[in-house]
Amino acid sequence: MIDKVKNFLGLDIKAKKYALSEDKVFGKIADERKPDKWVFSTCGYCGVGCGLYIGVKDGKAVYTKGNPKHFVNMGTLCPKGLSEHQMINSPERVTEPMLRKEGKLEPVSWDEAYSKTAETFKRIAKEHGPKAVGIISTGQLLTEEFYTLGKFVQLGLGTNNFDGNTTLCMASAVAGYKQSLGSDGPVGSYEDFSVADVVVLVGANIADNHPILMLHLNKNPNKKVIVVDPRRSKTSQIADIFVPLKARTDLALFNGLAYMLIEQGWIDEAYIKEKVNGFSELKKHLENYPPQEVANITGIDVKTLYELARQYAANDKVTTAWTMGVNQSAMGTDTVSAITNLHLLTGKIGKPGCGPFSITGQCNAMGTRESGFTSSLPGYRPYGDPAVTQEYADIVGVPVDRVPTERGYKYAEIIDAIERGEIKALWIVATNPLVSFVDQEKLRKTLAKLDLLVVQDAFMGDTAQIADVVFAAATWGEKEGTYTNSERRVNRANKAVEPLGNAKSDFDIVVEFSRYFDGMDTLLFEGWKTPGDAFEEWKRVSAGQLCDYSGMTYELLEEEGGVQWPCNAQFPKGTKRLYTEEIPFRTGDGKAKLVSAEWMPMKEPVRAGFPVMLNTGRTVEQWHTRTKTRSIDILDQLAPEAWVELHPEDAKTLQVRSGDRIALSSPRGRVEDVVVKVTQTMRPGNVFVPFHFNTQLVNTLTQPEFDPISGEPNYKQTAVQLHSQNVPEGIAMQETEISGALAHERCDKAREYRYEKTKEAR
Ligand SMILES: Nc1nc2c(c(=O)[nH]1)N[C@H]1C(S)=C(S)[C@@H](COP(=O)(O)OP(=O)(O)OC[C@H]3O[C@@H](n4cnc5c(=O)[nH]c(N)nc54)[C@H](O)[C@@H]3O)O[C@H]1N2
Ligand SMILES: Nc1nc2c(c(=O)[nH]1)N[C@H]1C(S)=C(S)[C@@H](COP(=O)(O)OP(=O)(O)OC[C@H]3O[C@@H](n4cnc5c(=O)[nH]c(N)nc54)[C@H](O)[C@@H]3O)O[C@H]1N2
Ligand code: SF4
Ligand SMILES: [Mo]
Repeated sequence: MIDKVKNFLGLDIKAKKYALSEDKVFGKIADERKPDKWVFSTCGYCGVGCGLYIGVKDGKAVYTKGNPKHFVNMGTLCPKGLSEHQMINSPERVTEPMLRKEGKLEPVSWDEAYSKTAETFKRIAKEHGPKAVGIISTGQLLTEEFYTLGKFVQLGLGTNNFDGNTTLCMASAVAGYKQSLGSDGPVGSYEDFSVADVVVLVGANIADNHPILMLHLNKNPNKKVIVVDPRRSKTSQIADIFVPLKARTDLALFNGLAYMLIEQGWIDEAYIKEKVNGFSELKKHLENYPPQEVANITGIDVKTLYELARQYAANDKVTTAWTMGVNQSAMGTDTVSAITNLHLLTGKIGKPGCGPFSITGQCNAMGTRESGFTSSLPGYRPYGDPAVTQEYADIVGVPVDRVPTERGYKYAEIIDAIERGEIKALWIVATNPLVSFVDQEKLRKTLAKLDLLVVQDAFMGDTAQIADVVFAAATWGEKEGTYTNSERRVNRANKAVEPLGNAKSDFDIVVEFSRYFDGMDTLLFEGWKTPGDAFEEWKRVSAGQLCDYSGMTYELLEEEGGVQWPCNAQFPKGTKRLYTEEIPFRTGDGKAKLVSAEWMPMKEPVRAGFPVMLNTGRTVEQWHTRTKTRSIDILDQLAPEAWVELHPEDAKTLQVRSGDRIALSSPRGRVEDVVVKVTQTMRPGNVFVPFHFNTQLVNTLTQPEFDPISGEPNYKQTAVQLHSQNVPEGIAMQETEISGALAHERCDKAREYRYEKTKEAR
């Protein structure tokens, strides 16, 4: 390990100067607290992918320090990264496998946990077919682990009802990229934030959620920042132009900007002719989006709209980055395509500072997208093409009839199939739906119908508590492999300490579990001992694909501080950008597609009874369902419970002040005791509540509306009512959110269109 530090930081650890150099790198640490070793690794929280060192003393992780030589973070870390080592020894860790016996979860041996689960999976497969077993996984495993899990589930268990929390998160970006560019894969690099003339951030609150990206923006001396968000987020504070559009009107906004670009001749005709299909269809389609109409829908005046469109034309380098304000919408996929349209129309893609940039959420949402087995076969291979299916089978040496030919149910469809009694057993890996999924009351009732619920988790979270079997997983710092960040940079995460108690890495769990299924271990994992064995297979599987890893080695990843795919003989040190002259679009004819997509109003709009629009999201101190952050004192004390951001006018109507508590209700349930924060961040009639807290479980309220193509939930808008002590009946309906003159008329047409699209996508 010490040698690795030496390589990467250029330190000579044998020289007497070493102590000095170490201080310089890691800061001054008193001798008695000085770690025995520093282990090179990568942060396991968000998709920024910061490089760090884990300090280990007496076999325990005692520090996390930013890696000063890592391009992504240059020595810095956000509060979660800085305290990450504390998460490992949380009292809430699961340290033994467990089985429910007479209603109570009891520690058991691994053999007993595996046997009981395997017996039940086999019985169910025999009685109801293999697809009666469903799996919901995560973007938080290492790529090696995720590839191993997917291979076992699809080729071993033989069920394609396999999806993950990535469908709650990145699915719309994936589907939008596929629809427009022919393949998934973020097109740019963080460097684009530093060199762009204009950076447009759409529904992306990077100041809270990807804080270290701010570093790259701050390096940019000439930048202009445009923030598009209905809420005055922390990120909006750095905006040169803030665009407080009405909730979920982004698709109309980007269609409107495309209209103006074409109308004004602000487009790159040569680029369109050479590289893009669908121009005349789009032009016709956009007749529905004249500026005044778009102003009516979005609430942004025509002058500002023209100014925004002009920014795309007048500057050479424009990057549009987005996160959940775009993806988590019933029209998320099409909004991604509408953003991409602007870049295709102006030829601003595949060049420094240019491109439609999807910022990823979880540390390895990208790795799961690449290694697949959910929305595509591994290596972004499509389902159902016999030659492609055969190719994959040949590479890994399995009979071709074991490779799935179509995608199974998406996340929400798995839940519905459980409700119908079609799926009888569910294996949940590294996700905690009983906080994070929509419509919690329905979910809890549905999960109770299962014959068997297996939860593989590192912590005793809300879902683990209702499991029949718990597989005790090791977590970040206790296992090794790779994570891919938002800019396609594959980073190395190393093991610093042994797993707590009897916990095992997800890799070991899957490989060991496969031994309970007659011959599956030898068919799928012959000779696999470490994640490195999965990595070697993955390199062969990805070779020649867009996400080509074939030129990577673990050593190279550490030396370079991560490598961006494709990395192969042509690009031995990786690739900064996709869709340059050397990398054509992944469509049949190598041309990208301008997508004509229709905006439509919400299925459940604000209305009498539920006149307030609820927006949900995150805060910098907490991570999702808080299993990892709740026991870290500094983080938890900074944000110990949920709050509701409320405009002063609404506070007045409810007769409340900051610090009072109110309840929120929707047709699905009620959440009590949420602390009021009166603030101008919200438009009147709109509120924001973070979703992290099981004590004020906001997903009790959220609506089960999904993007028909990606299956992503519409988490960002739910019509609710607010109830205070003095005004228990809540707020009266003020204005209709749907004010576009054509909106109502367009609604039916749009529904019809999207229905056709959904059929196509299946
Ligand atoms: N501290 C912390 N960081 C995290 C996470 C965490 O839990 N905690 N999670 C990680 C993960 S998995 C993800 S996916 C990312 C998410 O990162 P973000 O997407 O930045 O996070 P959110 O807070 O969910 O939502 C972002 C913004 O979308 C806005 N928004 C809501 N509705 C609309 C709309 O209709 N249009 C537009 N344009 N904007 C809208 C919200 O007001 C909010 O400011 O964060 C990652 N980073
Ligand atoms: N209302 C609302 N809901 C949302 C969102 C929103 O913006 N609004 N955002 C959605 C998004 S983008 C996301 S990504 C989801 C996130 O939702 P979840 O995936 O449910 O959130 P996490 O808390 O990250 O869950 C990860 C689980 O993995 C466990 N774990 C940690 N490390 C390991 C490990 O190494 N191995 C194993 N086996 N387990 C481990 C953790 O203890 C935890 O239980 O939430 C979604 N839900
Ligand atoms: S920005 Fe993301 S990757 Fe970097 S330290 Fe914070 S949570 Fe970790
Ligand atoms: Mo996410």
